[in-house]
Amino acid sequence: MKTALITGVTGQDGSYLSELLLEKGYDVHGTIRRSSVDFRERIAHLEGHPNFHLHYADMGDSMSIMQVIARTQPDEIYNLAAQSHVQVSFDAPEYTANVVATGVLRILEAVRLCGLTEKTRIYQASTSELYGKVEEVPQNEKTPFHPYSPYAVAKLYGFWIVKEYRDAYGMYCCSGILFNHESERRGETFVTRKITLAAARIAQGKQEKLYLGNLSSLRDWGYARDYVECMWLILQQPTPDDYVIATGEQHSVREFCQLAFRRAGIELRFEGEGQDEKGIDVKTGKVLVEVSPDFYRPTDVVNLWGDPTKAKTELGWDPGKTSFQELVNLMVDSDMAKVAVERAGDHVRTNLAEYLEKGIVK
Ligand code: NAP
Ligand code: F7E
Repeated sequence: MKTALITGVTGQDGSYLSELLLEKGYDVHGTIRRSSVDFRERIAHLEGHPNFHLHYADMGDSMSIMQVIARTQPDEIYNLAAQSHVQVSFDAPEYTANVVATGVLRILEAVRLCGLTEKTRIYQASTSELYGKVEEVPQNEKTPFHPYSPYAVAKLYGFWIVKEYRDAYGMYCCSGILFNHESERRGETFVTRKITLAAARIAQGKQEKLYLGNLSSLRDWGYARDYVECMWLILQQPTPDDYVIATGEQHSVREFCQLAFRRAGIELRFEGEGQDEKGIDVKTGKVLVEVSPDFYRPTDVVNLWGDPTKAKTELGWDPGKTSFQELVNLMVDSDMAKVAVERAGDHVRTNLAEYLEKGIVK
């Protein structure tokens, strides 16, 4: 039985990767942070599984990282933990650098100091944000980087330190340069989930309006469940390497919005430009979507589009497994169901359906 250690196991990707590795028969260890709320929504269904174990560790704390690696002696480490919100990285740049950049170094050094360089393979969660103010479209493994936020600059350090340890010490460590990937478990402040949740709430009369930032921003959005498979594939190759993981398709925030509202039963028409642009309900004439400069970033990445050819040919990965339309549909359908069981007065983020199912709320 192989042993895997996942940092950031409570996040969107950590939860799907845990499921995948458990299905493959791994012993899965995950790191968590102490929180005053003792409910980990995305992995609650895995807790209690005989091969699923949790340990306290923080990416800012070398000692905790050393301890968990020494104790678990993993065959594979998936370093997914991060302050992963680009906009937040402008508000907390030092914290972001410590966790997202130096955190990677802490993992690599811990593996070295524990004498595990021959045994342990390391996957680093890198990002399309490295391309930032893009220098070519679509972006592939050879496209120059131009990071455009404190988050992206920190991830660039992570990318290069992984490369350095591979060259300097012959360690098996790789970066997956993943483009945006979303799901029903996506954090609610990322644009796709913010939209699907709002579309569901507006369609059910529980919210009046949705405020967004740059509607023209372009992304290559895939499904997180498909992307974690690639993380695993990257660590199964005979030699370590870095890969772009993307669908090869590009869509705007506006387009995502239109499709999501349509799935929720509302046809939107967009009118106006820039901050004055509005999304109007074709049937009622009501303004449902407005632009707020609160969601503009000091520097925004607006043209991401990945070329997954290498992952397709070398890893045998299928970038078209879940289409853009299917992704929108599954996210909206999930939020429609969640919103339907919210009662008046419940907090907007309360996932009552799951709570009720588990008997936590009587
Ligand atoms: P996510 O949902 O935001 O999850 C982040 C995880 O990191 C959570 O488990 C979080 O724990 C943990 N974490 C945050 N700060 C930590 C710290 N100081 N010490 C230990 N753990 C900490 O992110 P995701 O979408 O699953 O993404 C996974 C990784 O892929 C991240 O590194 C992200 O930057 C990268 N990435 C994501 C995408 C994407 O589109 N999703 C694309 C490219 C790269 P809590 O639950 O306690 O907050
Ligand atoms: O923004 C625009 C925003 O926050 C996407 C992380 O997982 O993917 C994610 O980072 C775009 C940006 O994701 C709103 O300006 C408009 O251009 O959903 P997002 P992100 O910044 O691309 C990368 C690959 C990662 O590595 C990150 O960890 O949408 N946008 N209006 C908005 N964005 C947000 N959040 N909220 C808005 O209201």
